[in-house]
Amino acid sequence: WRHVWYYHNHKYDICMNCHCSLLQETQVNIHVGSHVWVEDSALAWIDGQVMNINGKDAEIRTSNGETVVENILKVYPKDVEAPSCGVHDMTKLSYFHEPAVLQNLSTRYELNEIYTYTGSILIAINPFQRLPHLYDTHMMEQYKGAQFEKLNPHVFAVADDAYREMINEGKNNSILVSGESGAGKTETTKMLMRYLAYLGGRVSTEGRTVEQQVLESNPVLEAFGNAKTVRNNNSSRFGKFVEIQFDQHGKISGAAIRTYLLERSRVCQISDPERNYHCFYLLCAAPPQEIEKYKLGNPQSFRYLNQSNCYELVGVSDAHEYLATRRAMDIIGITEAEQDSIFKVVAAILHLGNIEFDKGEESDSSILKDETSSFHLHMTAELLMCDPQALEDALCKRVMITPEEVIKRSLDPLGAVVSRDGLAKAIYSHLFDWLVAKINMSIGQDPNSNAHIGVLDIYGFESFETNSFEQFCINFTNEKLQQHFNQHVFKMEQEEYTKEEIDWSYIEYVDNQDVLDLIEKKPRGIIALLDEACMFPKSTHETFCQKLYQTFSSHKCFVKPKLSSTNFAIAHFAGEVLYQADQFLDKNKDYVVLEHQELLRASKSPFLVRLFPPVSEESTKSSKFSSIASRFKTQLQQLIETLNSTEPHYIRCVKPNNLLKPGMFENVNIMQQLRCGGVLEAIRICSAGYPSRRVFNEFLKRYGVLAPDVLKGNYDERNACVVILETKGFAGFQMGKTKVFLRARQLAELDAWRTLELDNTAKAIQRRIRTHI
Ligand code: AOV
Ligand code: MG
Repeated sequence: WRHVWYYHNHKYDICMNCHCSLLQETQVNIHVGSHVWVEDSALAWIDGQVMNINGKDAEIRTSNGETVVENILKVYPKDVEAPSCGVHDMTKLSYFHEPAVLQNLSTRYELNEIYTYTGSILIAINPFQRLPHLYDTHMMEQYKGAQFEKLNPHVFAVADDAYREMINEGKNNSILVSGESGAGKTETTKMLMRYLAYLGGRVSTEGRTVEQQVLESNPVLEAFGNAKTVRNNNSSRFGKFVEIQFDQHGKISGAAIRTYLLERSRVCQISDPERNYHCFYLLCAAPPQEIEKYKLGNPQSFRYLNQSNCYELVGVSDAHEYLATRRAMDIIGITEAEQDSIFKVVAAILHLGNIEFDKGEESDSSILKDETSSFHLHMTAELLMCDPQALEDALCKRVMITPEEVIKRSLDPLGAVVSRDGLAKAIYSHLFDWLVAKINMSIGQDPNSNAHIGVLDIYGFESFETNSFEQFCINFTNEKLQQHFNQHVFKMEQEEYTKEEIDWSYIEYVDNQDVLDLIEKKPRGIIALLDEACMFPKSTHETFCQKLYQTFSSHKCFVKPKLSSTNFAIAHFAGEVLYQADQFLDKNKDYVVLEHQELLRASKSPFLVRLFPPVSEESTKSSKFSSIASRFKTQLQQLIETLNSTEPHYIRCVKPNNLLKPGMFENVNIMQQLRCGGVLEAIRICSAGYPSRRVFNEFLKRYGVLAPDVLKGNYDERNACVVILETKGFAGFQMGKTKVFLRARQLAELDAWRTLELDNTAKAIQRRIRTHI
């Protein structure tokens, strides 16, 4: 089959590609009087009626009263009889083209129907308002065991499907939630987890159940790993894969939470109008006795918080959230003492950030700036339970080990600030890792688990005004997942058809292997070059960039900006992103400075000492560098392997507007997300192809009841399947070499027949028994 690799530097290229390939399918006669869709720069598509046709040009009167002329090949027929409430599944649309898809989503969104299927993929459009009825217990009851297509599309239906697949086939399943920042991935994940807890929960009297602990892990992780960004007031700054384990009775028996790359820089550096991690604000809003204990107060007095003017979130009470987080910690099994230690560390970081430095008497040395700095130094030391002088030394001095001797060198004020921020980031990231480990330990893993369902909620594609190492890693993740999606939906489908020798006209799709090669290929990908730069003491971000420019001068996905020697751009599947390389080297280096390590290990707080377990001799000697990007790459590879061993389900979240407001459906914006996420292509495959397939004997085992005579007859398996299908009036299915391939919805119809048949048999038996008595 044909394999087309598209290279694109422009979003427009992709849309033209989709556009053109869609066009071929929908060539319908357009004549004067036809109701049609035409492209519109503001609305993406606008409807209208053809008034006149001149050769290739159609004159159209649009619904907003304007007259436009457009090439007839770029005009699409409008289904005037489309149901006023839209259709549940895009594959049921009568015309299948972009404007119809968009229209369907928009119609449904207006009715607060935020979910729509595309075959088995669920599209979820963020409502930006609470829709409580949509997620209540009554709703959960309805979806339990219900046929996938019977009820309205819903996250619960996807979770139910995964659960039943796991129970019936004993297979591990995964649910992958994707979408750009603020599209609703985390909220969707929480709904999925709630529903799985509902299905797999036990009636318990002991109070703390595994499923409760699993659910309560969310607010705790969010308090420490989420923050307000310009894209999302509750943006996840880490990735998360939760594996919920079930026993042979289908009850939740354990869970494992894996997290990916927390954004560390946020602890010390935020830009207006974003916020630091929620936990800092929560603690500042704690009850008075705690504020007193930690010498806290107004968040505006802390350097790590007051770099931005945003302190409060609309509709969120930090005081309330503080207590809620504490309660969640109780349920998870984090003891009162541990909670105290945790918040002490959080408070210590705030005080640490307020320590400032001035030039010391010796050249290139630094001293505490003033009384205030001295106060905060003492507070930090008290909270970290370490010696204030040792803390000051750790911040202002650096030990140099030369072959001849060990020298203590002073740092200038700038160096001391870098050291201070490094310490804050190290402590915070270790605290976060500890929390994750603690949650995992408390919930417990079930070594005898029957099967599991994994739920993936990872940071969405990001493109800000300035994009640094974090965005690079985040977007790399999204490329990886996009490839998984592509491979699953497109490649696997097509390969399966080819293998089974099914007649099928192959379609082209956008593949992103190129971008992935650019980023991760060894030995000449961006990550490899970054690591190389980090290992050479003389490299700077300029030399790193020069190396990139040289190496990738002709790479289709790499762009060198004309007027810069420290930036580079990557053409990602979701658009081009310009990265500022100036902090890449620093941010890629992962080590805790030896002085900091020693300081913290000498702390009288056993909690803190546990956060920093002793490092091996080896790594202390030569401040051996470990690359964050490379480790992340390995983690991602492992994640993909895990996902490959499961039966995947996809949920594509869509952000309807950038103002985070309800009721605003921005066509152009949404179209772009559907195109980039491969949703349009997937719709095409699903509706054109054969989404359901069964091996012959499995098919007979399940649907043999529909024609019992066939089983007794002299048919081979393949023909038996054909006869059964034809007896029930099915058409359009295909027979492969080993499997029956069914069109969308045919399996559901078969199941309905089967249920009917079984019911009748049961009734007949009952009748017989009754007459017998
Ligand atoms: P994200 O996880 O996809 O972004 P969230 O799940 O945090 O996005 O959603 C952003 C906000 O949208 C939430 O805080 C809610 O206010 C609202 N929202 C999303 N889904 C729903 C829903 N089903 N019902 C009501 N409100 C919803 V990021 O973590 O930034 O990529 O890194
Ligand atoms: Mg999130």
